[in-house]
Amino acid sequence: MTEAITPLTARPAWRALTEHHAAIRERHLRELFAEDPGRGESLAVEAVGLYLDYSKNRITDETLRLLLQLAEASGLRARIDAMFRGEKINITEGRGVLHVALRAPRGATILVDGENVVPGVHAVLDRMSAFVSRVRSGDWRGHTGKRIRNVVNIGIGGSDLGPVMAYEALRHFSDRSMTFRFVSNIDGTDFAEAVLDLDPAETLFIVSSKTFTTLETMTNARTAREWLLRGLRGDEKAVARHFVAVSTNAEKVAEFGIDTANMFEFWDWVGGRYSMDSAIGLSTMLAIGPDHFRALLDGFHQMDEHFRTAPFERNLPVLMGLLSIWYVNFFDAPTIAVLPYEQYLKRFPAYLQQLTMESNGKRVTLDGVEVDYQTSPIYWGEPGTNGQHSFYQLIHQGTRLIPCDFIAFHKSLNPMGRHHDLLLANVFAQSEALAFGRTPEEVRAEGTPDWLVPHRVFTGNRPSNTILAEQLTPEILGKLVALYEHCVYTQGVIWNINPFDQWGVELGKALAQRIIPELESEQEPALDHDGSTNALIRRHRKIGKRSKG
Ligand code: G6Q
Repeated sequence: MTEAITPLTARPAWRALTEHHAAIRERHLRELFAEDPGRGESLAVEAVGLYLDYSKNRITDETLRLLLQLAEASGLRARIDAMFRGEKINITEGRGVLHVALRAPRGATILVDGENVVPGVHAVLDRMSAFVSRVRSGDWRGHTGKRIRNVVNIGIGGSDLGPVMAYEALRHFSDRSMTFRFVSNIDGTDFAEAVLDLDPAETLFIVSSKTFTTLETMTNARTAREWLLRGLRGDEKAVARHFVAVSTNAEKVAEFGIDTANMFEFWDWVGGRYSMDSAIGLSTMLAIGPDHFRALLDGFHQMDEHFRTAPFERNLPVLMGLLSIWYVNFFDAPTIAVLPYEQYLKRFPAYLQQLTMESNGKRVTLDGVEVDYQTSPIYWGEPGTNGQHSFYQLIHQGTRLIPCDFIAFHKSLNPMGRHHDLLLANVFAQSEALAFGRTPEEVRAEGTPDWLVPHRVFTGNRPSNTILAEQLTPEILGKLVALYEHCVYTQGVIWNINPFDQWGVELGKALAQRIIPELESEQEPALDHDGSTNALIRRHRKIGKRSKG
């Protein structure tokens, strides 16, 4: 438990921010830039290869001073140290939170219950590397002697979103002679479509599940085994060559029929949504190879060290976390848009949705007291420039304030004529348009008739961050993911909530278990749900059974 501390909204730093907000909320970015044209450079930080321009935020030096004071008053420094020391900061599950140990260099020491976990992390990485090299070189073959050409990761949530995102993000570095697919949904269509054109003799399944009990993953894994055996004339021995597991639960892996020699382990101090750099990344390593995977881990580690050691005023995750608090809690902004101008990052917003919202979508403090302030905003987004031709309208001219994170790279992995400069011109233009808008006078001066002027005015004063890096590499991807991980932790510390549990997903799971037999039973079941749920179940029993024919 945490020591009794003053509730967040009663702290002097919070009150000072409330007053300060009232004083500056009408100030326009046009004025702020006019007063200090140098803020484009002074409100920017470069660290570990990422450049953050946060000058187009509705802040002054005083705002920053107060936000940093809030961070100090919230004990952020001590809480960061507690995480890195392996303290059981996930208090509702009694666990340490040590994704940072997954990327600690060989030789580092991080203790969990007195035991250094780093050698174990590297032992698994070494086993993964050896296995990956065998598969990629064709040494590890399928049951019939054919080379493995297809890899299907079966997992959901934290055991899917990271691998999918990383595969898409790092496709440029992947072995193009191999096919990678990801099955997560319990909807049979997901599996059916994933294997439609695959030859079982050339297909390796990775069953990725921390608990090895998740309904979706276990159902898909059983279906995969049936599909494989059907394709390989029912020879049970084939399973050992075509199935590997990633899990913390050796017993359940063995029970499922996967040899634990083919299991890659991780630990209960790795949260699902923080696990893409653990053995859950096996599909990523198969795609990009062990060296690139190590570069990814090194990127994570560099950002970890930056977060742990940099002063808060130059600390990228801390600054981004504090800015999000400024908008969510003082401007009442309900959402934050993440807009990568990089096609390979097309699944990055979806990945971040879990990282941010499953972590900080909480309504009670660490002490179990209901909060009287907002917690996680809704994170969403799409790659630019596509979003510009759809929802950006609302960001520019709608009634809501939507802070944006723009992410872009100076160099394209696929340089082609003018494409890249056009892409970058667009990202710079968007943040400029959002910040400065277009006044009625400017619109009128263009000869716009009076009645049309209001429609064409852009109020501006819409904040954004711009994150730039040289090129999207495995190392940079690690840094970007760690940036958001630690931004989420910064938010969680200030809101005094636990970012590392997810009890909110439990109720629906438990109720589904109750409904499954009610849908499957031959006899008409006695239903005692609410009137709506009873009617839905009856309707499905009637129509679903009929259409099964
Ligand atoms: C992530 C969550 C959740 C989890 C999935 C899959 O932080 O805990 O998304 O990753 O429910 O769980 P298993 O890996 O245990 O199958």
